[in-house]
Amino acid sequence: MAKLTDMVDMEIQGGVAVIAIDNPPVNALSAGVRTGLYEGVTQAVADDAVKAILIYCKGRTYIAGADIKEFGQPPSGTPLGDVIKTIENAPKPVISAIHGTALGGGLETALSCHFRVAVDSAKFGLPEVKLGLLPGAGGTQRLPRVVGVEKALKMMTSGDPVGADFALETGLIDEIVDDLVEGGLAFANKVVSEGRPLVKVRDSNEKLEEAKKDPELFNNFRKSIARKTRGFKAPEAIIQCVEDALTKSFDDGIKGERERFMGLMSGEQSAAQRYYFFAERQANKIPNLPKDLDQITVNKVGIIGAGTMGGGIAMNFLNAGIPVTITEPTQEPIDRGLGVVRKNYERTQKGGRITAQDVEDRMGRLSTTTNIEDLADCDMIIEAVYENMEIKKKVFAQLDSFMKEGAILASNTSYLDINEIASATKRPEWVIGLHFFSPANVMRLLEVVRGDKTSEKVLSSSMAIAKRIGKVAAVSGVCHGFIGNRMLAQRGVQSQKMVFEGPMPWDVDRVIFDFGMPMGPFAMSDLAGLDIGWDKESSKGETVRDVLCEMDRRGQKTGAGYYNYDPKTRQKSPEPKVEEIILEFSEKMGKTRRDFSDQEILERATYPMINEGAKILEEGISYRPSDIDVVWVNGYGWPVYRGGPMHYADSIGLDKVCARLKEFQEQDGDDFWKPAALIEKLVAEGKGFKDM
Ligand code: 3H9
Repeated sequence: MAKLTDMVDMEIQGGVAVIAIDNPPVNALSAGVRTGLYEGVTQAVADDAVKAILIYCKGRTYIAGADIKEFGQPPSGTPLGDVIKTIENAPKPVISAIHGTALGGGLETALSCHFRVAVDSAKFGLPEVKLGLLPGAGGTQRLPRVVGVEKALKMMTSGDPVGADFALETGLIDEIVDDLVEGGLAFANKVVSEGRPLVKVRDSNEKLEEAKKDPELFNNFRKSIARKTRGFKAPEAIIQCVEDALTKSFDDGIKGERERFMGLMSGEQSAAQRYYFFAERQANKIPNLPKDLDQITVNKVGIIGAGTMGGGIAMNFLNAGIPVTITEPTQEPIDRGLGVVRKNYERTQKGGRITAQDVEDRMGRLSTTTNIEDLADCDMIIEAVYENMEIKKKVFAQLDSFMKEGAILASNTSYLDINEIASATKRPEWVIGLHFFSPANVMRLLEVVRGDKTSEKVLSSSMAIAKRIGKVAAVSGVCHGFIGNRMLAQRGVQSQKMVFEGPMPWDVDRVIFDFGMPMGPFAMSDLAGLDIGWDKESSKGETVRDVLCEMDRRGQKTGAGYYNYDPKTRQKSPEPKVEEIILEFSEKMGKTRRDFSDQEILERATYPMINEGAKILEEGISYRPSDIDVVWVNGYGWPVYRGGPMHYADSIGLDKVCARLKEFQEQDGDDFWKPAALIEKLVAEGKGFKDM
């Protein structure tokens, strides 16, 4: 066996040069892999004894893409373009044998091979769009030539991988094999013995010609993804590259792809999305955990409460194959909750994402009881009852009396004090907060709230279970509203204040929406319901919210709140009466109204969040700034192309944010704006959050 680099070696087996890549954890295309591949193929081509070349990866996956850690570093090793050309132009058959995930530059490498085989669990994708990039090693030109234009557009603009069956059907692979290396070798020998012509994807134009027959293809495609890709630059760049594939030569198409790739790579969006990629992975890591800490195995989950939250939470576990028992004191809410869960599954089935059998399997894992003590042998309990401290404490005291030892006792509270909840038990070290976001079966974020006494074992097991059920978890300490809702509250305070000084709710909402959030604070209040925490009996019309609720404008559910909602389309439109009410309040408060620029609205809404984020870090509520960003991107729809509020602050320049906070402080005469000590400190040191 010849070692080509420390990541690649080659062995000749019966006339086939077998090139093996070994670059854990995901066989990324680091310099050593590229150089090794180039050397291996070059040597194999020059060796008369070699009839075919087989490329495969050791470990858990085929090449999962370019090495993202190398981006922005000075170039080293053989450029990927040279590797790809050398493979494609090899005069002997080159075959990739694929397992795990062939992603990004990995799939592009495979597409430069003349043939591809894969095991049936393999997945294939070009996920560069998720990093704010486009496939930059020929993917935009080769994939449409193989799977067809529309399918390629879908794969590249969503970034989602496809399975082996789809790959076989579309010609992305030539054969499914049982054993990676044996199957790959057998295929290579077959190609040689049959004298099969070498397939160069670059020369296959039939599927491009087919697409040319539909002149509306690109326009229709743009329309179909417009809502999902609003604000992102990479999807449009991908579409333009594919348009090039239809109208230009292959080489010119590659040139255009390169230019657009470099443009995106040096832009702010990709920088934010690459930052975010690592942020999400880091968020799952708890600092300073003992290495030998054993985990609690969760094989059975109990959920208290069959409401929207309880049912949604249950679905996460059922989907991951973990049995759940839901309890309520009476049968009626259980039946209602179960009906909702089933309906949700059936809707997913109608959408084609799961089968009827999947629905039954998942429902089959769900059991119910009206006797809470039936949950005694569960490994984890999640309490999802009404958001009230006294009720929660009662539930936890009761749990403490019958739950088996070693079970995780979790509360789904969205802002209450976990320490106080834990104090109702004699085992506070087993108590933790698991704040699921609504709808709990859809939203990816899980805020894991560590109480002062929560044990490391319970915390790390909760992070592991979060990963198992497909959630993105971030740890928060105990404070009112934890990371997300605590910061949201600050935005709320300023949004409410602003409307008495100049802009109307729809102005604020438009600016926040254009910034990339799914909706602004007033639309969000309408969605949540303006009457949360409002009481008809005691309401005295002291706030705009009171007045709106008194008028039965309680938000979307009543067809009106800050906005009017069309009963059919649910489209919102501003209501002149609301404007009148706000103007009256302004006057009563003695405010002089003035024009606000969009920039000022944006700063007034987002800078308090950044300031609060800094306080959250200062107090040790969050381990790292990037965890806060993970919360905001996954829990509140902060546009990932802006990285999250803390990354956003760094991208503006923390010194500029700090100076602006001080300006607002002076202008308002309000200590609300006083920059957090951490911000002052970082600025004084010439640093940003990224340097923490
Ligand atoms: C590209 O290819 C550009 C080309 O078109 C053009 C070039 C010219 N690089 O996610 P996990 C690390 S762009 C470096 O927890 P999983 C990751 O940080 C690239 N490191 O595992 C983590 O490290 P740590 C296109 C990477 O099993 C560890 O591996 N490709 C890379 O849940 C495990 O990761 C992609 O965008 C990388 N490319 O999921 C694929 N990938 O342990 C990105 C991972 O220190 N990767 N790491 O925290 C993924 O989607 C998932 O990692 C994968 C495995 C599905 C592969």
